[in-house]
Amino acid sequence: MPTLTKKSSGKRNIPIGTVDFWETTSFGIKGSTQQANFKITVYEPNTIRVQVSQEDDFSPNPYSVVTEPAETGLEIEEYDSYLKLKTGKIHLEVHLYPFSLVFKTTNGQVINEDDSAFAISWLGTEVSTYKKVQHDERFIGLGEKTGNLDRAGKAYVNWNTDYFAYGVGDDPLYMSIPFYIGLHHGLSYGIFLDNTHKSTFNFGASNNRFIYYAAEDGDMDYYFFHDDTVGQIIGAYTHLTGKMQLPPIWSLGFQQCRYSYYPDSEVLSLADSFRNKNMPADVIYLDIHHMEKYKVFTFDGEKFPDPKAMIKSLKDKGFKVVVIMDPGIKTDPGYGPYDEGLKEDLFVTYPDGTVYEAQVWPGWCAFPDFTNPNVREWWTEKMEFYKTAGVDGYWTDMNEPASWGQFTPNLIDFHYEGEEVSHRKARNVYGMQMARSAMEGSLRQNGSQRPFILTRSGFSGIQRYAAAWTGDNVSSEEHMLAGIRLVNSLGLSGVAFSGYDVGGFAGEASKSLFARWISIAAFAPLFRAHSMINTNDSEPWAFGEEVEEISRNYMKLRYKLLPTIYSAFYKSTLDGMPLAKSLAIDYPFDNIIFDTAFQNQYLFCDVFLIAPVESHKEITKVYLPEGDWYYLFDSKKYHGNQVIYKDCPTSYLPVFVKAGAIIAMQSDIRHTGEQHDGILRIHLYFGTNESSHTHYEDDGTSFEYKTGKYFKRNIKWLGEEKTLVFDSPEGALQSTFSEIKLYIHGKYVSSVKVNGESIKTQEEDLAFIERLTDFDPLPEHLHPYHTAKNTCMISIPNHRKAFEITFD
Ligand code: NBV
Repeated sequence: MPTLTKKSSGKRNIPIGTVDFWETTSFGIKGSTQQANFKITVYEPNTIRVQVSQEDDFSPNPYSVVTEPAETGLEIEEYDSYLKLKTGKIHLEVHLYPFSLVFKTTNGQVINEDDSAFAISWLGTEVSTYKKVQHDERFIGLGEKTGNLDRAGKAYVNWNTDYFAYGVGDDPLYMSIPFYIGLHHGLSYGIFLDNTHKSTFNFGASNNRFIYYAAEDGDMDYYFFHDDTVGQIIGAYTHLTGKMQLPPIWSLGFQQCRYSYYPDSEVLSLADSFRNKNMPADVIYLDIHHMEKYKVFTFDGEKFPDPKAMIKSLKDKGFKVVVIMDPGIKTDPGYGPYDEGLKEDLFVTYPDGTVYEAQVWPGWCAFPDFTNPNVREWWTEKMEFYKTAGVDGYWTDMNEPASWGQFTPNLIDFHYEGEEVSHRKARNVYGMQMARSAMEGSLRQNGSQRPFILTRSGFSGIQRYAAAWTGDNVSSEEHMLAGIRLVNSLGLSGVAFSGYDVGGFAGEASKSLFARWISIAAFAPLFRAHSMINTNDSEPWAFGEEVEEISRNYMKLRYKLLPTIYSAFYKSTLDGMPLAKSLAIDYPFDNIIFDTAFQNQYLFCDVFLIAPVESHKEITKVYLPEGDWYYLFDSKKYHGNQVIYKDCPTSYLPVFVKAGAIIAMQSDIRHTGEQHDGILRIHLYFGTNESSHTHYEDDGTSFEYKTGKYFKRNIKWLGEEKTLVFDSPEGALQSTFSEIKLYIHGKYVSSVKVNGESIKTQEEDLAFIERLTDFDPLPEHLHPYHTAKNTCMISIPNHRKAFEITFD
């Protein structure tokens, strides 16, 4: 490659310029201009990487991408002033004089193109890519970002930040995922900027010429995705950066947290309260007060004199215990982790080799350098401390990393897998590497059990290691709705498993706010309540009897739905699709879903349409997209493509079910370790379309499913033929359900045949969810459970063979 001549002094913008050399490589092309070297690599027909650097060698991020380029049958055509790279999905024109890229469909429609004057440019070390804005283009995703679903007209910064009680429009927050999806003219594409420095995404803020993304330093290194649907683009992104691992089933149950429950007697009585009040729950968290002087890998001997016995007793009651781990290690000579860290050079240092210290909970702290594989390994070893006590899951907090003053000096050194870089390059991946270490530690200490890690900070690829929560939210109606959008946006960005603190972390939730929040969160991937020190009690029974009853009902509904939810988690490990799906995934070109009145709506497990609404509203507008929809509580059918008004007293969250949905439910259980009654309730919502559901079961906690110990069955609904086909199951396990009860909603059925033979049907009260609450503000005769009736219910053994059920 020729030597590069000019670098930007930073005074003015310098674009990449004309190409003076190029050649083919195994998976694409590489070449140079006077300003930079470039390389374009096809990873998949729908995924192309663009790398540009002012250095002689590229310096890729070692943390996010887990796949290699694949053989795709790429064709390269050469024209006078440009090259055309053709895959089965994308035709990329590489214009040479000057360098600029135009991504087209295979039939020549422009998907995305550089602003050819600036294309890729430098201002000092800052490198940017400028793109033309297409007519009516929308931008969605970008991970944990506040604001509207459509990000057009706004700009965002990626710089992991501890932000207590952030405002609903504030930026940046704890986690950075520089991946967004663009939508226009019925086309969708994705762009992932794979650079860990502080970066900016400007979707048309303060200008009408372009959108751009920029990194403070390093290479311009991005992946371009294009496919037929938004779902396929998320699939391509998660193929590149990895999918969520199947979590333990207990982490899908209700989780109770507080800063902090102590002493041990309080934790135990909390557990008893859940059981005595008949409110299902699986997890109790130990926040920072479990430690002695906030020192990680310790228990406070006074508050928790016998942690092992306490945890054993919680386990006997069916609870799992998750402990918090903060990265800061107290600089306290004699404290093992500090002494070892010093001795073995495990801490982040200044360039002169002295240990970097900052203040956090324990006082002055040193910070393990999680970008160093040896440090991660050491941390996994330290976690033996928790294993011995019987801890089941880990919560990595403050891992931005946070410290008092909230302004880490940029000169400090990080290992970064041997590259040796400053804080500018390492900060955004620090939290993710801590979560990774926690995950590896959980495996090292308890290899037969699936890890559950909950993290606050992260970067692209974090989904491989941990679930995420949206940090220190506030008890307000607007925060509740903002949290839903954050979770939906994380889902658009590869993080399928996330949630928010139910009730709000900071501040005091009103009764109605808590009731609404917990109802919505029953349909969130992560279902966790949490609140701040020195706030009122915030357990689901702390807001009076009415809220207790509403909470109980939605918590129970969550547990009854676990067969559907667990199957959806399993599916997500394969296709990367979020559990909470913004409507922009399935209906990206329906303008109404972007209306601020409807932008919080989402699909849960593909079948439930959740319309979140403030708690003080008694009636709300709901947008039903195309298709037919049934109201959950009475199975009343509505046509889609319309806005409807719906009553929404606090006990009835507007939830609709998609026509054709197949929903699997089980009996009441108090926690996921408890046996259900053996009957799988399959609810079919009549539709004339075809649909399918894969029912998945395994032991819920181990890795044995990887060697075939699971039960998996596809169930197909053939709407035209009015036939439900149960394929023969796959896997070495028997189902835990010996019987199937089938409920049909939305259609009067006069006869039913199983494998061609008539079978007697029964009429049953729908009772999809128990009577909601005695405090229900609806007049008695309007209660949905009075009007809801099934047209049919049959009960048959859960055969291992395939069978078909046909209706008339
Ligand atoms: O460990 C205390 C809290 C924790 O409860 C919260 O969930 C984290 O987001 N932590 C932050 C530290 C500081 C809170 C003000």
